[in-house]
Amino acid sequence: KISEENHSLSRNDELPQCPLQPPNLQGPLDISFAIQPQTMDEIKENNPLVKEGGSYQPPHCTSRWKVAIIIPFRKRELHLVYFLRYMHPILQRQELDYRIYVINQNGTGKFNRAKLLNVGFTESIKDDDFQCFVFHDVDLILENDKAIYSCPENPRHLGVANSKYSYHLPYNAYFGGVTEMTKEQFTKVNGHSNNYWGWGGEDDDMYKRIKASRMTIIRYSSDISRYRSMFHKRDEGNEDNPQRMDLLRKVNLAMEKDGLNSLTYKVIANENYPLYTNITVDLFGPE
Ligand code: UD2
Repeated sequence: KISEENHSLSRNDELPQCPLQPPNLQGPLDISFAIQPQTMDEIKENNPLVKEGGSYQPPHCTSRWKVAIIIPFRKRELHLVYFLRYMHPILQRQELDYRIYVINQNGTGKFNRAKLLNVGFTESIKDDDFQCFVFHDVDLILENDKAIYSCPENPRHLGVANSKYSYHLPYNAYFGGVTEMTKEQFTKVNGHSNNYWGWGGEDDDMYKRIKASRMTIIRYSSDISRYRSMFHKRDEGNEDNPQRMDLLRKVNLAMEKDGLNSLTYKVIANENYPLYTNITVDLFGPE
C-alpha cells in the first residue's frame, strides 16, 4: 500500500495547471485484440511513470482532474491485460491524475456489477480525494483519446458508440458500458442499486436515479466517444436477472434506501499491483 506520506510528497502543487486541451492527444486510435497480449511486466516497462497501485500524476503540470477508474471484475484476466495495455497510455495523454481500481467479486455466486461499483467508490475515497469516478466495463477500449475522462457538471455517459452495437446508441435511455460521475452526483443518487444480481437492468436503474434527481445526462459525440468491445460469452454466474423489470419499476421509491447507504460487503484483499489496485470483495449474495 502506498503510504499517505509518499502520496502527498509526490504531489507537486507548485506546478502550473495542465491545459484544458492536453497537447499530446492523438485522436482516432488503432485498437486490435488480434495482436499478442503483452505480459504485465512489458506493460509496466512501457508505462514507467505509473506507480504501484496503478496511479499516475502528470510530471509537468497539476492535473485538472483526480479520477478513480472503477472496474467491476471476475475472471476476465485477458480482458484486463488489454485494458491496461491500451488505457494507461490514453489516460496519461489525457493528463489525468488517476488510479485504476479492479473490484474483484469473490466466490462463484451471482455477479453484481452495480454493487461492485459502489464498493469501488466507497473504498477509493478512503485512499484519496477523488472528485471524478469512471465506472468502466473491463472489455471496452476507448478508440479516440479526445473523449477525456473528466467529469462535467452533469453525469456523462461515455459508452456512446460501441463496436458491439455497430457504433450506434442502442436506445436513448442507455447508460451502459462506461459512465462518469462526480462525487456529488454519485452521492446525490445514493450510488447504484445493490439489488441487481446477475445480468442486466442496473445501468437503466442508474439512468432512472439520475432523472429522478433532476440531473441530465451528457454525452460526447459518437465520433469520439467510441469503444471497441472484446468478444465474450455470457459468464457463468451472470445469467439474466429475471427480477430486473420488477426492480426497474420501483426505482424512484427504492433509491433512497437502496444504494451507498445500505451497502454491506467484506474486503478479502486490498493489494497494490504494479498497474492497478486490486480489491477482492465478498458481496454477501442474495442466496
Ligand atoms: C452490458 C453493459 C454493461 C452492463 C451489462 C448488464 C454495454 C457495453 N455494457 O454488458 O455495462 O450494464 O450489460 O449487467 O452495454 N464482468 C466480469 N466478470 C463476469 C461478468 C461481468 O468481470 O463474470 C464485468 C466486466 O467488467 C464486464 C461487465 O462486468 O465488462 C459487464 O458484464 P458483461 O460484459 O457480461 O455484460 P455486457 O457485455 O452485456
